[in-house]
Amino acid sequence: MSQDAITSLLKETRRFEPPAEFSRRARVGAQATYEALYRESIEQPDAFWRRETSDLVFRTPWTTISDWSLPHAKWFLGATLNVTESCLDRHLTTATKNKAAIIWEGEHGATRTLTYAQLHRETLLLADALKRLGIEKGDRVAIYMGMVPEVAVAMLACARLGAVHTVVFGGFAADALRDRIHDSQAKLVITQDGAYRRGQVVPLKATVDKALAQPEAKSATRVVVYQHLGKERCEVQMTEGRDVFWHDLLAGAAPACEPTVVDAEHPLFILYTSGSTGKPKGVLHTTAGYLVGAHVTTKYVFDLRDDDVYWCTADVGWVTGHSYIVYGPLSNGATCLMYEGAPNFPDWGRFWRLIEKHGVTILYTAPTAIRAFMRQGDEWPAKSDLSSLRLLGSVGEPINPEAWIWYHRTIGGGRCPIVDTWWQTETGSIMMTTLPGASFSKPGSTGLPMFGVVPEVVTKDGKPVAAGEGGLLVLKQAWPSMLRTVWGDDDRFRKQYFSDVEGCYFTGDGARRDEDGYFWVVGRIDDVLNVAGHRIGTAEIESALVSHPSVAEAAAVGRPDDLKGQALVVFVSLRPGVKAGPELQAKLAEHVAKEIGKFARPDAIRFADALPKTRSGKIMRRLLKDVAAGRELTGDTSTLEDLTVMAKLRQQEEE
Ligand code: 6R9
Repeated sequence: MSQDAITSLLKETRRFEPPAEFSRRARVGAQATYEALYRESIEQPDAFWRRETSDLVFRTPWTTISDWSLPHAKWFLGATLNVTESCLDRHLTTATKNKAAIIWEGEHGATRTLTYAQLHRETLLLADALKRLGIEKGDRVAIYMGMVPEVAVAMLACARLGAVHTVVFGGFAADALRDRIHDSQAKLVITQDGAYRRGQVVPLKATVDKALAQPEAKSATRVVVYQHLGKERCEVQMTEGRDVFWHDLLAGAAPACEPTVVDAEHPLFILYTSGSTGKPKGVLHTTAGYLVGAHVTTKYVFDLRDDDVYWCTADVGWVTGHSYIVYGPLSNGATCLMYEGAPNFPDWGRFWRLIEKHGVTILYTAPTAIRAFMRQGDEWPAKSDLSSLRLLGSVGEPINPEAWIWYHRTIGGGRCPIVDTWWQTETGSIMMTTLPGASFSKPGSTGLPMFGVVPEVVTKDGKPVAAGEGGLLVLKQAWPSMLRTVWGDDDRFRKQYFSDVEGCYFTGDGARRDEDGYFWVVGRIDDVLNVAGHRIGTAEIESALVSHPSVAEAAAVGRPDDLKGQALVVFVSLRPGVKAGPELQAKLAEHVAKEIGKFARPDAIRFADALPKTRSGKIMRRLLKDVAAGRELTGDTSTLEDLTVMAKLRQQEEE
């Protein structure tokens, strides 16, 4: 967020009460009801979670609600289940059977609808087929797809077998995919020929081929290819004995695949996310706790009703897509819109036409998208009828009050509450928000804790700070959908989340809590950037850069950006004899895009003779941040080893 935006956030005092009409019909229609439920969730968790999960399918009920032997949490001990029974089978005995589960629209305008009965059938077919390919309980399966209903089918089919899916966002490059396959030791990859993005074909299968050509990815011996675009639009190379088309595979399968019943703590999926070191972390979520978290939050935060058409615009490759496109909505029997392409294709009216056409009632999107739309002007949304909307949501980064107000007025017509939901890949489900019919909202504040969540703002030594003061955001108690470990690296799990503040989970975010108990999240305070809602580790960018033969050293920092929240600026020092210049800048940007993915392409690359360092040799990113933002140097420079380095960087800027 830009400095201006942060300042406006700190000064924000406006309040928006839930509209009376909304509250009257809401699941939780008063602040006192929220408070009573919240209190119960903390004081009598067993009673609370038993009631709130009574619509989920457990084969055997739990005997012990939870066990937190720091840092490892276990929930719903003794329970057995298969999540697909809650997401699919249970709906087949009710009217939901023939209700649309997924309404899909392709970038080119094609549409498809899958009812719950059809989604169930497709999932069972694929599960049966995967079983025949040798996929068993506990095996890892990588999913590298775009936004098509089959990505949900693939996830659910894995879950049906007790296999652990790891979805890799389709924007990641071959090397990033290879690393994730290697780390998870995935046996099989499910992909599609290609996907549309801004009118272009993204060749997903070709990227899988590149990843699997490298020895590090040798665990993956089979590839299933869903043909989405077809031969004319996207030719694929099939490797004999390794690759098989989805439709050929399903031709020999039966739509009858008994669910593999697993323990509550059986792994459900691994999702990689950026941390403060170079290697992405495989965040592990387990079965019962994750399902419960996604289910209960979806129901309450989006105040789901049977006739809602719910649209979460995230990609399934991120956690928001996992929890709020797949597991949360499906376990609630909701109708979800899924859109394949870019928000501005073929023009900036696309989102608003989608809402009108499909009668979307709930929209859940990201501040970066809201700001981009806001910049294009009110004439785009004005062309569509948005009166079907009744609730708006925001996720991924702090929303600046200006964007909040625009969203509220221009998109929500002043009548829709906004839920600003704070959570993380690690938390699995929404941790803080206001409930839309119960609590007033304040633009820029993420509101109050969700059920079972105990957040606090503390100093480095774990002492609570006074209301209004900034500090570290921690969660003091385990919650059901908490990550259980970092896949294959429990040490990293302990260090990353439990070593900064004793006895609690440290989120990596800075925040404050105001007099009303409302939380205001300011952003990451570790070496993680949030660029257009994408979480990017500075160390990942740096290691990609130094892998280029021209680069000696690199430092990546964020610069406040009105549109993206943060822009990615990198400083590089070159190897002796290498010539700096625009050509090399372009090459290095391309290199990062190739190593990680296009979304990680730096916004600016600056050359430096040397990077500012402490006497112990640590790069002083704090100073580089100031340089990147064009600010006067703030804070202490006394530990800087060579002051002339900074003088040179500043001078370069003035040139
Ligand atoms: C769900 C998701 C997590 C980080 C988190 C924080 C930022 C997410 C936010 C928010 C302020 C919100 N964040 N939601 N900051 N207000 N409503 O985004 O997961 O990709 O793991 O990112 O995103 O900094 O720590 P993930």
